[in-house]
Amino acid sequence: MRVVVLTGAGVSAESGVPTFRDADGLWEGHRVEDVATPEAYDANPGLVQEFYDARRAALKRVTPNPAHTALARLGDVLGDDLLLVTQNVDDLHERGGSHDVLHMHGELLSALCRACGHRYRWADELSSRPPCPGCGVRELRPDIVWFGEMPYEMERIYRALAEADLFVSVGTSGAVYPAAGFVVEARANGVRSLELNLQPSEGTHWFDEARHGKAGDLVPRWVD
Ligand code: BV8
Repeated sequence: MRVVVLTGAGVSAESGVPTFRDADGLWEGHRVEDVATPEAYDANPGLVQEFYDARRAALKRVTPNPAHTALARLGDVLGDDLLLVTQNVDDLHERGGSHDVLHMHGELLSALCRACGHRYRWADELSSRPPCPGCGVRELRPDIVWFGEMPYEMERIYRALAEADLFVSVGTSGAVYPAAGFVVEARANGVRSLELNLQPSEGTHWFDEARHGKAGDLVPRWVD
Protein backbone atom coordinates (compact mmCIF):
# COMPACT_ATOMS: atom_id res chain seq x y z
CA MET A 1 0.00 0.00 0.00
CA ARG A 2 1.42 3.46 -0.93
CA VAL A 3 0.94 6.06 1.78
CA VAL A 4 1.71 9.79 1.94
CA VAL A 5 1.83 11.23 5.46
CA LEU A 6 1.93 15.00 6.03
CA THR A 7 2.84 16.21 9.51
CA GLY A 8 2.64 19.64 11.10
CA ALA A 9 3.54 21.20 14.42
CA GLY A 10 0.92 19.10 16.25
CA VAL A 11 3.01 15.93 15.81
CA SER A 12 5.80 17.54 17.87
CA ALA A 13 3.56 19.27 20.42
CA GLU A 14 3.75 16.41 22.97
CA SER A 15 7.54 16.56 22.68
CA GLY A 16 7.35 20.09 24.02
CA VAL A 17 7.86 21.95 20.73
CA PRO A 18 5.40 24.88 20.65
CA THR A 19 2.95 24.90 17.74
CA PHE A 20 2.36 28.04 15.71
CA ARG A 21 -1.30 28.78 16.25
CA ASP A 22 -2.23 27.28 19.60
CA ALA A 23 -2.64 29.53 22.64
CA ASP A 24 1.04 29.49 23.68
CA GLY A 25 2.06 29.39 20.03
CA LEU A 26 5.52 29.78 18.63
CA TRP A 27 4.78 33.02 16.87
CA GLU A 28 4.03 34.48 20.32
CA GLY A 29 6.04 37.59 20.76
CA HIS A 30 6.72 37.73 17.05
CA ARG A 31 4.39 38.55 14.15
CA VAL A 32 4.91 35.98 11.41
CA GLU A 33 5.74 38.80 9.00
CA ASP A 34 8.49 39.95 11.38
CA VAL A 35 10.36 36.68 11.28
CA ALA A 36 9.26 34.19 8.62
CA THR A 37 9.65 36.15 5.35
CA PRO A 38 12.67 37.01 3.16
CA GLU A 39 11.79 40.69 3.57
CA ALA A 40 11.96 40.32 7.37
CA TYR A 41 15.38 38.71 7.05
CA ASP A 42 16.67 41.47 4.78
CA ALA A 43 15.27 44.13 7.10
CA ASN A 44 16.50 42.59 10.33
CA PRO A 45 18.74 39.54 9.83
CA GLY A 46 19.78 39.62 13.49
CA LEU A 47 16.20 39.24 14.79
CA VAL A 48 15.41 36.44 12.35
CA GLN A 49 18.71 34.68 13.09
CA GLU A 50 17.99 34.93 16.85
CA PHE A 51 14.47 33.48 16.33
CA TYR A 52 15.87 30.42 14.58
CA ASP A 53 18.92 30.10 16.86
CA ALA A 54 16.54 29.94 19.84
CA ARG A 55 14.41 27.24 18.19
CA ARG A 56 17.54 25.29 17.19
CA ALA A 57 18.85 25.46 20.76
CA ALA A 58 15.46 24.27 22.05
CA LEU A 59 15.82 21.09 19.94
CA LYS A 60 18.41 19.85 22.42
CA ARG A 61 15.76 19.91 25.16
CA VAL A 62 13.05 17.87 23.39
CA THR A 63 12.76 14.21 22.41
CA PRO A 64 10.59 12.27 19.94
CA ASN A 65 7.15 11.18 21.17
CA PRO A 66 5.14 7.99 20.36
CA ALA A 67 3.73 9.62 17.20
CA HIS A 68 7.25 10.02 15.77
CA THR A 69 8.30 6.49 16.67
CA ALA A 70 5.06 4.98 15.32
CA LEU A 71 5.65 6.73 11.96
CA ALA A 72 9.18 5.30 11.97
CA ARG A 73 7.72 1.80 12.46
CA LEU A 74 5.37 2.46 9.55
CA GLY A 75 8.40 3.40 7.44
CA ASP A 76 10.15 0.17 8.43
CA VAL A 77 7.13 -1.79 7.16
CA LEU A 78 6.33 0.23 4.01
CA GLY A 79 9.85 1.22 2.96
CA ASP A 80 9.69 3.28 -0.27
CA ASP A 81 5.89 2.96 -0.31
CA LEU A 82 5.78 5.59 2.47
CA LEU A 83 6.49 9.25 1.74
CA LEU A 84 6.74 11.19 5.02
CA VAL A 85 6.41 14.91 4.29
CA THR A 86 6.76 17.31 7.19
CA GLN A 87 6.08 21.03 7.46
CA ASN A 88 8.18 20.96 10.61
CA VAL A 89 11.74 22.19 10.69
CA ASP A 90 12.72 20.11 13.75
CA ASP A 91 14.62 16.80 13.55
CA LEU A 92 12.26 14.75 15.72
CA HIS A 93 11.11 12.45 12.90
CA GLU A 94 14.75 11.49 12.21
CA ARG A 95 15.52 11.10 15.94
CA GLY A 96 12.37 8.97 16.21
CA GLY A 97 13.81 6.59 13.60
CA SER A 98 12.31 7.80 10.30
CA HIS A 99 14.50 7.92 7.18
CA ASP A 100 14.28 10.06 4.03
CA VAL A 101 11.97 12.61 5.68
CA LEU A 102 10.91 15.30 3.21
CA HIS A 103 11.17 18.68 4.99
CA MET A 104 9.09 20.79 2.61
CA HIS A 105 9.70 23.93 4.72
CA GLY A 106 13.39 23.32 5.31
CA GLU A 107 15.22 22.41 8.52
CA LEU A 108 16.64 24.19 11.56
CA LEU A 109 19.74 22.01 11.27
CA SER A 110 20.54 23.17 7.76
CA ALA A 111 21.94 26.42 6.33
CA LEU A 112 21.39 27.78 2.83
CA CYS A 113 23.72 30.00 0.85
CA ARG A 114 21.72 32.70 -0.94
CA ALA A 115 24.56 33.24 -3.37
CA CYS A 116 25.19 29.69 -4.62
CA GLY A 117 22.13 27.82 -3.30
CA HIS A 118 24.22 25.20 -1.49
CA ARG A 119 22.64 23.67 1.66
CA TYR A 120 24.86 22.77 4.63
CA ARG A 121 24.39 20.86 7.86
CA TRP A 122 24.10 23.56 10.54
CA ALA A 123 27.05 24.30 12.81
CA ASP A 124 26.76 26.80 15.66
CA GLU A 125 29.48 29.05 14.23
CA LEU A 126 27.20 29.69 11.25
CA SER A 127 25.19 32.03 13.49
CA SER A 128 27.94 34.58 13.00
CA ARG A 129 27.18 34.40 9.26
CA PRO A 130 30.68 33.47 8.03
CA PRO A 131 31.44 33.25 4.28
CA CYS A 132 29.83 30.27 2.55
CA PRO A 133 32.29 27.32 2.51
CA GLY A 134 31.35 26.72 -1.11
CA CYS A 135 31.43 30.09 -2.83
CA GLY A 136 33.00 32.30 -0.14
CA VAL A 137 30.18 34.86 -0.26
CA ARG A 138 28.83 35.96 3.14
CA GLU A 139 25.24 35.04 2.28
CA LEU A 140 24.38 32.10 4.58
CA ARG A 141 20.83 32.13 5.98
CA PRO A 142 18.61 29.69 7.85
CA ASP A 143 17.52 26.94 5.43
CA ILE A 144 13.86 27.63 6.17
CA VAL A 145 11.13 28.15 3.56
CA TRP A 146 9.56 31.48 4.47
CA PHE A 147 6.21 32.88 3.39
CA GLY A 148 6.33 33.75 -0.30
CA GLU A 149 9.06 31.18 -0.98
CA MET A 150 8.58 27.91 -2.85
CA PRO A 151 8.59 24.83 -0.59
CA TYR A 152 11.06 22.06 -1.40
CA GLU A 153 10.36 19.03 -3.66
CA MET A 154 6.80 19.96 -4.64
CA GLU A 155 7.01 17.83 -7.83
CA ARG A 156 7.91 14.75 -5.79
CA ILE A 157 5.06 15.41 -3.36
CA TYR A 158 2.39 15.87 -6.05
CA ARG A 159 3.60 12.75 -7.90
CA ALA A 160 3.31 10.73 -4.66
CA LEU A 161 -0.15 12.18 -3.95
CA ALA A 162 -1.30 11.11 -7.44
CA GLU A 163 -0.06 7.54 -6.99
CA ALA A 164 -0.96 6.96 -3.32
CA ASP A 165 -3.60 4.66 -1.88
CA LEU A 166 -3.91 6.75 1.30
CA PHE A 167 -3.11 10.31 2.42
CA VAL A 168 -2.85 10.93 6.16
CA SER A 169 -2.49 14.40 7.71
CA VAL A 170 -1.20 14.56 11.29
CA GLY A 171 -1.12 17.60 13.58
CA THR A 172 -1.64 20.48 11.19
CA SER A 173 -4.13 23.33 11.20
CA GLY A 174 -4.50 23.35 7.43
CA ALA A 175 -3.78 27.09 7.52
CA VAL A 176 -0.79 27.29 5.20
CA TYR A 177 -0.57 26.47 1.51
CA PRO A 178 0.43 24.56 -0.52
CA ALA A 179 0.48 21.89 2.27
CA ALA A 180 -3.12 22.69 3.23
CA GLY A 181 -4.18 21.81 -0.32
CA PHE A 182 -2.65 18.31 -0.36
CA VAL A 183 -5.92 16.72 0.77
CA VAL A 184 -7.74 18.32 -2.19
CA GLU A 185 -5.01 17.01 -4.50
CA ALA A 186 -5.45 13.53 -2.99
CA ARG A 187 -9.23 13.62 -3.45
CA ALA A 188 -8.84 14.78 -7.06
CA ASN A 189 -6.78 11.61 -7.63
CA GLY A 190 -9.29 9.35 -5.88
CA VAL A 191 -6.93 8.82 -2.92
CA ARG A 192 -8.50 8.06 0.45
CA SER A 193 -7.70 10.64 3.15
CA LEU A 194 -7.54 10.55 6.94
CA GLU A 195 -7.02 13.46 9.35
CA LEU A 196 -5.44 12.80 12.75
CA ASN A 197 -5.51 16.07 14.70
CA LEU A 198 -6.27 17.46 18.15
CA GLN A 199 -9.23 19.34 16.70
CA PRO A 200 -10.85 19.70 13.26
CA SER A 201 -8.43 21.51 10.93
CA GLU A 202 -9.47 24.26 8.50
CA GLY A 203 -9.71 21.59 5.79
CA THR A 204 -11.30 18.81 7.85
CA HIS A 205 -14.36 18.71 5.58
CA TRP A 206 -12.19 17.52 2.68
CA PHE A 207 -11.09 14.34 4.51
CA ASP A 208 -12.87 10.97 4.09
CA GLU A 209 -12.31 10.36 7.80
CA ALA A 210 -11.13 12.49 10.74
CA ARG A 211 -10.10 11.29 14.19
CA HIS A 212 -9.53 13.92 16.85
CA GLY A 213 -7.19 13.57 19.80
CA LYS A 214 -3.50 13.68 20.63
CA ALA A 215 -1.07 12.51 17.96
CA GLY A 216 0.82 10.49 20.59
CA ASP A 217 -2.34 8.39 21.07
CA LEU A 218 -3.92 8.46 17.58
CA VAL A 219 -0.86 7.72 15.44
CA PRO A 220 0.36 4.54 17.22
CA ARG A 221 -3.24 3.28 17.26
CA TRP A 222 -3.54 3.92 13.50
CA VAL A 223 -0.09 2.50 12.66
CA ASP A 224 -0.21 -0.57 14.86
C1 BV8 B 1 4.20 29.83 -1.34
C2 BV8 B 1 8.65 27.56 8.17
C3 BV8 B 1 4.39 30.51 -3.60
C4 BV8 B 1 8.91 28.76 8.98
C5 BV8 B 1 6.39 27.91 7.45
C6 BV8 B 1 -3.93 33.20 0.43
C7 BV8 B 1 -4.46 31.97 0.12
C8 BV8 B 1 -3.65 30.85 -0.05
C9 BV8 B 1 -2.28 30.97 0.08
C10 BV8 B 1 -1.77 32.18 0.41
C11 BV8 B 1 -2.57 33.30 0.57
N1 BV8 B 1 -1.77 34.34 0.87
C12 BV8 B 1 -0.48 33.91 0.90
C13 BV8 B 1 -0.46 32.61 0.62
C14 BV8 B 1 0.70 31.73 0.53
C15 BV8 B 1 1.23 31.36 1.91
C16 BV8 B 1 0.12 30.93 2.83
O1 BV8 B 1 -0.36 29.83 2.74
N2 BV8 B 1 -0.26 31.85 3.74
C17 BV8 B 1 -1.31 31.52 4.68
C18 BV8 B 1 -0.99 32.17 6.03
C19 BV8 B 1 -2.63 32.00 4.12
N3 BV8 B 1 2.13 30.25 1.68
C20 BV8 B 1 3.40 30.49 1.35
O2 BV8 B 1 3.89 31.58 1.30
C21 BV8 B 1 4.21 29.26 0.97
N4 BV8 B 1 4.88 29.53 -0.26
O3 BV8 B 1 3.00 29.88 -1.41
O4 BV8 B 1 5.02 30.09 -2.39
C22 BV8 B 1 5.42 30.57 -4.65
C23 BV8 B 1 5.05 30.18 -5.92
C24 BV8 B 1 5.99 30.23 -6.93
C25 BV8 B 1 7.29 30.69 -6.66
C26 BV8 B 1 7.63 31.08 -5.37
C27 BV8 B 1 6.70 31.03 -4.36
C28 BV8 B 1 5.30 28.96 1.97
C29 BV8 B 1 4.69 28.68 3.31
C30 BV8 B 1 5.77 28.18 4.26
C31 BV8 B 1 5.93 29.14 5.40
N5 BV8 B 1 6.82 28.54 6.39
N6 BV8 B 1 7.24 27.32 8.27
C32 BV8 B 1 9.19 28.38 10.40
O5 BV8 B 1 8.97 27.22 10.79
O6 BV8 B 1 9.62 29.28 11.10
S1 BV8 B 1 4.73 27.84 7.78
C33 BV8 B 1 4.39 27.21 9.32
O7 BV8 B 1 2.97 27.26 9.52
C34 BV8 B 1 4.67 25.75 9.49
O8 BV8 B 1 5.81 25.32 8.84
C35 BV8 B 1 3.47 25.06 8.94
O9 BV8 B 1 3.66 24.73 7.60
C36 BV8 B 1 2.44 26.11 8.92
C37 BV8 B 1 1.19 25.62 9.56
O10 BV8 B 1 1.52 25.30 10.86
P1 BV8 B 1 1.08 23.87 11.46
O11 BV8 B 1 2.23 22.96 11.32
O12 BV8 B 1 -0.21 23.41 10.92
O13 BV8 B 1 0.96 24.32 12.94
P2 BV8 B 1 -0.27 25.10 13.59
O14 BV8 B 1 0.20 25.64 14.90
O15 BV8 B 1 -0.87 26.03 12.60
O16 BV8 B 1 -1.32 23.94 13.86
C38 BV8 B 1 -0.99 22.90 14.74
C39 BV8 B 1 -2.13 21.91 14.68
O17 BV8 B 1 -1.80 20.82 15.52
C40 BV8 B 1 -3.43 22.49 15.20
O18 BV8 B 1 -4.48 22.12 14.32
C41 BV8 B 1 -3.62 21.83 16.56
O19 BV8 B 1 -4.99 21.57 16.84
C42 BV8 B 1 -2.89 20.52 16.36
N7 BV8 B 1 -2.33 19.96 17.60
C43 BV8 B 1 -1.81 20.63 18.66
N8 BV8 B 1 -1.37 19.72 19.57
C44 BV8 B 1 -1.61 18.49 19.05
C45 BV8 B 1 -2.21 18.64 17.79
N9 BV8 B 1 -2.57 17.59 17.03
C46 BV8 B 1 -2.33 16.36 17.51
N10 BV8 B 1 -1.75 16.13 18.71
C47 BV8 B 1 -1.38 17.17 19.51
N11 BV8 B 1 -0.81 16.92 20.70
